Amino acid sequence: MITSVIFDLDGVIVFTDKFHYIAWKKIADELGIYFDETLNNRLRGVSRMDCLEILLENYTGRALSDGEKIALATRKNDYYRELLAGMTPGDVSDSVRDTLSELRRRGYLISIGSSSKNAKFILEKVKLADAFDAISDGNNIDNSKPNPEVFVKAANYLNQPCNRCLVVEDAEAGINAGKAAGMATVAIGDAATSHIADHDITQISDLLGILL
Ligand code: B16
Ligand code: MG
Repeated sequence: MITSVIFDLDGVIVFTDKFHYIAWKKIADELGIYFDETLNNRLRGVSRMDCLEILLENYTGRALSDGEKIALATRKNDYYRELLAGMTPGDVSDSVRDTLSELRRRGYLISIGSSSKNAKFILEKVKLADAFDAISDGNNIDNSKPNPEVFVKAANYLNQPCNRCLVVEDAEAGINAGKAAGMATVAIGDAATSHIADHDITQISDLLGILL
């Protein structure tokens, strides 16, 4: 029996991948690295430092020190946060808000399970911080998706066993993380095209037909 639903943030609740793209593209241009939207798809659900390593696969300059890599990732995050600062409650669809409310009305516990260290900032900007019973994000984990840590922590925060949790994800890395945690999985968006989850959905309200 499922008691809890753990939502990925970017690509499920909000759509900030365009902001990630703009910020990483600026860094890529500064370094003279080729970067396009297809490469950006590989960054879904992946931690900031792992994203940088993917970006640097096309870098042909001299080897960068750890300090230089951290400086690049920090600069990317500054660009990204400048874009996040303009977010408003209008950036969350009625369908997302209504689905979260209805799940709570049906008695489900709900949590965020995001790789992002900016998750709480984003939730505050769109006025959803109080819509969740727990938030597990990039600040409370050592290992990024596909490692299950972020979802296992979410289950712990909700005080629920993993096999009673269902993960909703847009990234293959996230679906694999949910499976590794022993949780049921629902794919939406990009991840739904791989058919690796227990259920594929096209819109978030489809969850209400799965979780009765
Ligand atoms: P930050 P999610 C992920 O969010 C994004 O999909 C991924 O592109 C990003 O690199 C990662 O968060 C880390 O984000 O730089 O803000 O810490 O999909 O797991 O909610
Ligand atoms: Mg995501």
